Amino acid sequence: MKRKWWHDKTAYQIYPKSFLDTNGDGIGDLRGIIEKLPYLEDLGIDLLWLSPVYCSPMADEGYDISDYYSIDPRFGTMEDMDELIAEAKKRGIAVLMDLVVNHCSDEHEWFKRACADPEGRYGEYFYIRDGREDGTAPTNWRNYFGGPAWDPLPGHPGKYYLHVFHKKQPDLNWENPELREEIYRNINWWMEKGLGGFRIDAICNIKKPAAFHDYEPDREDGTASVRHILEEAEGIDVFLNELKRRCFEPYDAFTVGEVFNERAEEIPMFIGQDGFFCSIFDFTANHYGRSDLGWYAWKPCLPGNYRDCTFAAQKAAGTECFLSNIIENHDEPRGASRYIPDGERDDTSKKALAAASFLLHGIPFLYQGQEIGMENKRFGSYEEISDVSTKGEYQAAVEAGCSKEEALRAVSAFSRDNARTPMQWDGSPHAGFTSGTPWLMENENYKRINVEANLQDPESVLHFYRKLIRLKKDPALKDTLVYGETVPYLPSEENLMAYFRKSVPAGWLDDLHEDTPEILAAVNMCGKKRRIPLPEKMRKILLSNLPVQEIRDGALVLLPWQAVVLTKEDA
Ligand code: TEU
Ligand code: CA
Repeated sequence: MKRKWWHDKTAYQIYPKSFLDTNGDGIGDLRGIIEKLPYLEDLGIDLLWLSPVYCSPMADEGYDISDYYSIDPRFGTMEDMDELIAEAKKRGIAVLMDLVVNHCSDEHEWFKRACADPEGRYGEYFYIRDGREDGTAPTNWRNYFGGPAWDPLPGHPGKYYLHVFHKKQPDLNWENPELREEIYRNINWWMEKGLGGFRIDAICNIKKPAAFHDYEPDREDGTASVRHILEEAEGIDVFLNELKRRCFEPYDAFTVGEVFNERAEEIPMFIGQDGFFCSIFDFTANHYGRSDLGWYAWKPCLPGNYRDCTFAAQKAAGTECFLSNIIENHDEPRGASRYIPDGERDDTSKKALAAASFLLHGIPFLYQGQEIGMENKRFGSYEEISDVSTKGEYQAAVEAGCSKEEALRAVSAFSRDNARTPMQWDGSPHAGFTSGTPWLMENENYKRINVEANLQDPESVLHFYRKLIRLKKDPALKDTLVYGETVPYLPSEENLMAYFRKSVPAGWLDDLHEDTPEILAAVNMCGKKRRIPLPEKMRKILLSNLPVQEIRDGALVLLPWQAVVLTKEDA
């Protein structure tokens, strides 16, 4: 196995709009990120992914881009971006931007020209189709946010355009080589500015099925989720190999794909040694319990479900493929609220969840606020909802017969707004995020949960993440924690997530001349004390989320939500 520069990195995702506002307009900005680079460096971050900051009407919070060669004035200037890339590099931090090329904004020049002349050159940049005989949309597809996936082409009655997301996000036609050239030119323009690479948005949608037809309705309204196109589409490898060859390989870029439909057997094709990307996110636990009916019908993901999903993904990836491991991101509820049962959610259990995820094989991706244990917000009313997909899901719940209260409770648990409340820096008004009025109200728990309080408490969630990151950088342990196989331990024990990171044999890496130490992570994911037998010599404790640890008669005592990391005595 050949080492790659990104194999041993720890990544952090920033949602710029909610990170830090430095000019009092209530919107986070690039200067806020520059100001916090020392904080990120001290945490131990060396890969930094920014959600989109390009010019956008913000119909989908920047994932609807109207100019790919720009920075939206809300976030700052291109000079700010250049300074951020340079300042981050000085701190050993590579910056990733968000590559959103399945669709653009309906306010992009290309779409305006397509509306002016659907039969012309720019009409070929999109999926424009005639409606059915009766004038209705070409197919019964429902977009990912709810609502039709086809909308009438402005100015051309009888014609429709496809948008698998919001109607202000028309899908780009990747079958058109001219469009692909435009995209490659833009990517390389950004790589020339010194980016470390990209996170690649919703990329599995770029290949559509050869024929467009209705799917079996999965809702009363006769619509079917657009995700079915992913099951039929063939040949995405042609686009993704071309993208890699033209844009990523020449720069040895780090790329992580947002692929939410991968099948286990496809992982090597996506992220193997000759894969399309360096990594893809492991969404197995995030997608556990989902239903096409809508969020109101989703099942909770309990600790045991989290463990089983995660171990299945680790098994599928093996040691050749590097998954990007997340607990949460800007599209998901806060992990502390999702995976830790009510009544058991505290700093200890948050640190346990951190250990369970961070020590896996792959690239750990922390999401802003996860490092201090931020939690879901409480929605008092529908009016408090900002996110388009949450509003769509609320409607779906009401149409399915939920009361307004039931619908609000259902969407609150899964709303993307949970991850988009302002970063909680300190206990001052608006959590130190802004001197103005935040675009989305902060979580009312910010006086208790904030960076300043975490920095002052040596037993805080933040300090535990710092310890985990330093453990993974320890020269004596790093090759095991980067390259060692994940092997479950006692996987049938209820609410126990324990796994080995196996020794990497001498010679497996060209510069590795002796076997690396074996490591065991044992996480008690429940509120009950337990004892687990320890393998011989596995007695040296490297890290624990509690000040007390007990090994007695060859067994490890685990207190409620205790996480312990061990290696062998003679290591
Ligand atoms: O997310 C794609 C997306 O929404 C997936 O979560 C998908 O809807 C779901 O998993 C299918 O089951 C990306 C961005 O992360 C998101 O913020 C954007 O809204 C979206 O694409 C459109 O750009
Ligand atoms: Ca601002």
